[in-house]
Amino acid sequence: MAVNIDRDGDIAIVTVDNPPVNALGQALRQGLWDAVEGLDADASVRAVVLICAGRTFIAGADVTEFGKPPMPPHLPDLVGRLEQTAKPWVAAIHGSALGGGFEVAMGCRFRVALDSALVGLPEVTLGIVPGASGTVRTPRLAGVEAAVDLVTTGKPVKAAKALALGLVDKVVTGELRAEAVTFAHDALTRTLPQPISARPVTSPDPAWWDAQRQAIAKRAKGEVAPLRALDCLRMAAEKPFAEAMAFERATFLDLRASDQAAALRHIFFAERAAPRPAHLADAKPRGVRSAAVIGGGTMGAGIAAALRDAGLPVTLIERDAEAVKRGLLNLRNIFDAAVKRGKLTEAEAQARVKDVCAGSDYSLLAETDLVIEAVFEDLAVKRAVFARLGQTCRPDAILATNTSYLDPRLIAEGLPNPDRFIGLHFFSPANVMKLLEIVPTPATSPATLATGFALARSLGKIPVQSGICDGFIGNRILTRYRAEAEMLVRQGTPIAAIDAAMRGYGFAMGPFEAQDLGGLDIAYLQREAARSAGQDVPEALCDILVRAGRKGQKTGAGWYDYAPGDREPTPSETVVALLANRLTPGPSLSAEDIAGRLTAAMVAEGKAILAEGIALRASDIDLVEVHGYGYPRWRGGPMFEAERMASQRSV
Ligand code: T1G
Repeated sequence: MAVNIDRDGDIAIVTVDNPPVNALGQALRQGLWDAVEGLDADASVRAVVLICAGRTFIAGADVTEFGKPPMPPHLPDLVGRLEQTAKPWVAAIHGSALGGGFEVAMGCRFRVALDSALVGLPEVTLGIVPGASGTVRTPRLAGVEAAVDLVTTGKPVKAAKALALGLVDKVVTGELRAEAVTFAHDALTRTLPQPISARPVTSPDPAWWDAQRQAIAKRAKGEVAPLRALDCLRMAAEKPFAEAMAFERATFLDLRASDQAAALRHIFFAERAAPRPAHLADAKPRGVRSAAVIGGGTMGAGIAAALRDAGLPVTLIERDAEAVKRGLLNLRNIFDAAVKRGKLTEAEAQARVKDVCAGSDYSLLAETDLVIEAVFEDLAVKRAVFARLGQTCRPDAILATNTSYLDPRLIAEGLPNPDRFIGLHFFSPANVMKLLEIVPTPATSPATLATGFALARSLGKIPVQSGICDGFIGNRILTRYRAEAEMLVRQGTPIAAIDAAMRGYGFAMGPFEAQDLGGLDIAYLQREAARSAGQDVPEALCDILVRAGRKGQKTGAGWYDYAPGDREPTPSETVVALLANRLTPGPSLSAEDIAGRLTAAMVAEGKAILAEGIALRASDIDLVEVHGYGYPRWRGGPMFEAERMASQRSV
C-alpha cells in the first residue's frame, strides 16, 4: 500500500511507501487524499506527521505519467486540500523533496528536514514549470528573489540553506520520525502560522523583473521553461493567489505537452537507463577497491581526479621522476580549482591528493584492481605500456585504455588474459564531463564489461557502450559534422555564419570556434597518420590552415584571427585568401538551412552507427551528443529530434 497510517499517541503518522522515489502517481495521490479526509474526521488525532519510507521523501510527480492525460486527484488540488486540514501536518523530509514532493510539503503547515536533505523545484529541467503551486507558494514562503532563483534554475538547496530561506522550519540530525513528532507536539502549544496561500507577498519593481528576464534568457539559450516560470512567479507576486494558481496550471499543462518537455524527459530516462544496460543484467562486475592511472597529463590527471572523487585509492604512474612531479602538480591543480569554485574545502582537496601514490615503478601496480592507461595517443607507446602492465599486474586486474581514436584490439595485441582488457574513453576534463564511452574488444568478458559500467556508476558518469570504429560514436559523428561544416564553407557559406547558426540552434559554440579553442592540429595529425598508414584521406580545409601555421587560439590564429591576449574570434581575410581556390559558391543559406544541414549529417552518421551495431540504441547516441559534444539537452539529442520531426511530418 502506498500510504500507511499509524499512531504515536495523539499524533498520526502517515508513511508514504512508493519505491523507488515515492513519486506521486495517481494511486499515491488518491491514498494521500483519503488519508487527509480520514484523519480530519478522527477527533483523537491532534496533528499529523507525513514521512516517507525508502531513500527519499516524495521526489516529485510521476514523470512516467506525463505522456498521458492528467488523472484526479490532481496534485494542486491535493496540496490545497492538505493546506485546509483541520489539524496541522508536519512534513518530515529526508533525501530529496523535489517538485511535487516539495509542493506537498508546502501544503503541510510545517516542514522539518534532516540535515542531509535537499529541497527543490527542478521542473524546468524537465521543460515544464511547477504545476501544484510551486511558483505561487514559494514566493509567499521564502520571498520572491529566493523563489525566482529556486524555480528558474531548478537547482535544489541543502537543508541548512532551506532553513535560512524559510523553506523549512527546522533542521534535525537525530531520528527523523521522533524529531518530527516532538516538533508536532511543540507546535500544538503555539499559535499556528498562517497557511502559505494566505501569506502576503511583495513584488519587486518592474525593472527588477526585466533584469531577471534578461539574465534568464541569456542563461536558458533557447529553453522556454525558465522564462515561462518567471512569468508564473511574477503573476504570483502581483495577482491574487487563485488567479496566479490558474495561470501556473495553464502554463504547466501547456509546457507538459511541449516538444522541449518531451525531449528533456527522453534524456532524463535515457540517463537513468544507461548505467544498467539490460544485456549485462546477469554479468557480475568485479570489485574495484584500488585503481591506477598511467600518465599524468591532462587526461591522466583528470581521470585520477575522478577516481579520487569517487573515494578510490589511486596510484599515478609516469615515465620518470620529473614526469611524476608534473603529474602530481596537474592533479593538485584540479583540486585547487575545485576549492576556488567552492566545490571542495581545502581539507577535502588535501585528502584527495594525500592518498595518491605516485611513481615510475610499475611494480607498484602488483595488487591494483584496475589500471587505466592515458598516455600519448600513439599505438607503439600504448602497446609498450600494456606489455609492462601484462608483466606486472595481477592476471585478473582490469586493464583499460583511454584511447579516443586507436583500435583497442591493436593496443591489446599480445596481452595475457585479454578478457580483462577494455576501452574506457573519458572526455576532457575527465573529472567533470559525465560521458564515458565503454569500448569492449571481442575478447572482453561480460564481467569486465560489467565492471566498466559499475565503475561508471561509482564515478557518477553516463556510460555508453560503443563498438570499435574510427572515433567510436562521438568522435565519428564529430568528424562527419566538421566535414559537413567544411562543405558549407566550400559552397560559399561564411565561417562566422555557420558558427552563429549553430549557436542559435543551442550549441555553446559553433564547429569552427570550437576547433580554434581545442586546436586544429589534433585532427590534422590524425588525418596525417591515417595517410601515412596508406589510407585515402581527402584533404580537409583545416589541413591548409594547419600547414599555414594556423592551429587555433593557441597560435593566435585558426579559422579566425585573435588579437594578442584576446579570445574573441575575428573573421580572417587570411583564411579567405588561403581557401579562395577551394570554394565553389552555392546558394546562400539561412541559419535554419545551415543547422538543418549539419544536424542532418549527424543523424545520418548516427543511423549508420546504429545499422553497424556500433551503438546499441538511438538514445545512447543522444546521450553521447548531449553529454559529450554540447548538443542542446532541450532538443533531446539528434536522433530523438530527427524522430520527432519525422513523426510530425507524417501527421
Ligand atoms: N518519476 C518517475 N520515476 C522517477 C522519478 C520521477 N519523478 N524520479 C526518479 N525516478 C526513477 C528513475 O527513473 C529510476 O528508475 C529510479 O527512480 C531511481 O532514480 C507537479 C510536475 C530523486 C534525486 O524532477 O532527480 O513534480 O531506472 O537513478 O540517483 O510540480 O531520481 O531505477 O527504473 O535518479 O537516487 C520533479 C527527478 C518531477 C526529480 C533520486 N521531480 N528525479 O536520484 O535515483 S515534475 C524530479 C531525480 C513535478 C510538479 C511537477 C532523482 C532523485 P529506474 P535515480 P537517484
